[in-house]
Amino acid sequence: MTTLTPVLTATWDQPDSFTIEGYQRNGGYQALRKALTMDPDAIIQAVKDSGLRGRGGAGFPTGMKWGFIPQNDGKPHYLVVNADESEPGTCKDIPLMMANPHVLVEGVIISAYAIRANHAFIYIRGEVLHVIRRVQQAVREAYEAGYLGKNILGSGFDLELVVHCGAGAYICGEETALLDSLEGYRGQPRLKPPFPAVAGLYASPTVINNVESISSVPSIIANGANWFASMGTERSKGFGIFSLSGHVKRPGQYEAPLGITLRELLEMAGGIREGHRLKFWTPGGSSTPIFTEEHIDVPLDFESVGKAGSMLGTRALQIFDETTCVVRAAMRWIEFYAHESCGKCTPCREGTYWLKQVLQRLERGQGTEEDLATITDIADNILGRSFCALGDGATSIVHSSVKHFRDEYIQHFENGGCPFDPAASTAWS
Ligand code: L3W
Ligand code: SF4
Repeated sequence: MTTLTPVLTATWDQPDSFTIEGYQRNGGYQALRKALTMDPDAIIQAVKDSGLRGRGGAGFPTGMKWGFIPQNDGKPHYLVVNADESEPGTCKDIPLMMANPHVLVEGVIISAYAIRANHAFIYIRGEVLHVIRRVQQAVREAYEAGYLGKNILGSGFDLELVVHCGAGAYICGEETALLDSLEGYRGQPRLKPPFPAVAGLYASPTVINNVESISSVPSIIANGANWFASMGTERSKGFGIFSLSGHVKRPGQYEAPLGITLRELLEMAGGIREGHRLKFWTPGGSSTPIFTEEHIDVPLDFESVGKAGSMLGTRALQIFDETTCVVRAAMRWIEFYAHESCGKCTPCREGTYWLKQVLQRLERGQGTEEDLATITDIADNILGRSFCALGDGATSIVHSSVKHFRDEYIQHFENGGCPFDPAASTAWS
């Protein structure tokens, strides 16, 4: 039985965990002191050796990304933290920033020192004003303590850290749209390559990492790469925060080694609500193909989830029991994607609009057999033809729900509408 490995979440139940005093009492900023005595390249090597992979969805090796930043190029380097958490079901970065903002600030300082950046930004989604205030407070405290600004702890290293509020667009979580937004433009994805590591913010080399990735760095420096690499699986090292939501008795954040299974997480979370059974779930948020009960023992690491036909994504486990209509769930998610599509490319802009129309028609009981073929056809024409991952992500629920629950779609047009009572799925017994 795999057990929890609280590191980032270890102090969440302490009433002052978010203050600099609380953080320092628990050993906070010791990793920074150690890092400032190290050569920046040794820090990059430690992060490479730890096996840390990006925690924002794609799982790209963090140390390798840092290693792409050119040396002695005469250009400014930037570090940008992607704190635009908006993927449906994903609720890990926001609680982390609320309960432990200083682990992020300490991670930013160490990471910026490693990549030789003197300016860093934390880009937070605009709707979460309480989180923005919490992180701003932590940044102020860090400046006052001499951890930010000029000549940090007498090391000769300077860093300015700015907290930037987005305006609440899901697409700004896509790294290049985030950069456009940060530069003051409308947030729309840029063509890649060049990747941000070569030409990012203001066309300079830029590292963009998720909140949880950067927050994992202090513990790697403090405890060593081997400590981190000793957890998880062979190619998915370390721990991560799994967010459980939906029809589960104790929803919340569970920090555990990668490779834990849904069965084990459900045991910790008290199981599915009383008297009900698991119907389907997402392993990594709404952009990842859904799983069913047959996948309950799939190890939640990048490789195993991929092999089983989905993606680990952001480890947002949304749990649905047998009262949930899968067509309705697909419709609700597609409504989200159609609303959040930035409109830059035709397959996603038009495709998500038409998927929404057809799914709403099926759910209303006005659908036909042809609609089932139509949604698959539209999704086929979005997948692989869109400019960024948003379009591809939108097709996941369509393809996977038709694959696992074709009969339920057929019921919708044969029986004149949705056979489920929406109240049963939202009411708790
Ligand atoms: C330099 C190369 N850098 C890749 C960098 C690249 C980026 C990272 C990963 O999508 C996924 C998406 C969502 N030289 C490089 C290089 N890089 N090759 O590596 O890149 P990529 O393109 O694989 O992925 P991405 O565009 O970052 C992220 C999925 O996550 N997702 C969504 C999550 C949403 C949130 C949120 O709301 N906060 O995280 C959930 O599954 O669908 O597939 O940095 O520059 N040769
Ligand atoms: Fe915009 Fe969608 Fe195209 Fe991405 S796939 S660029 S979100 S229209």
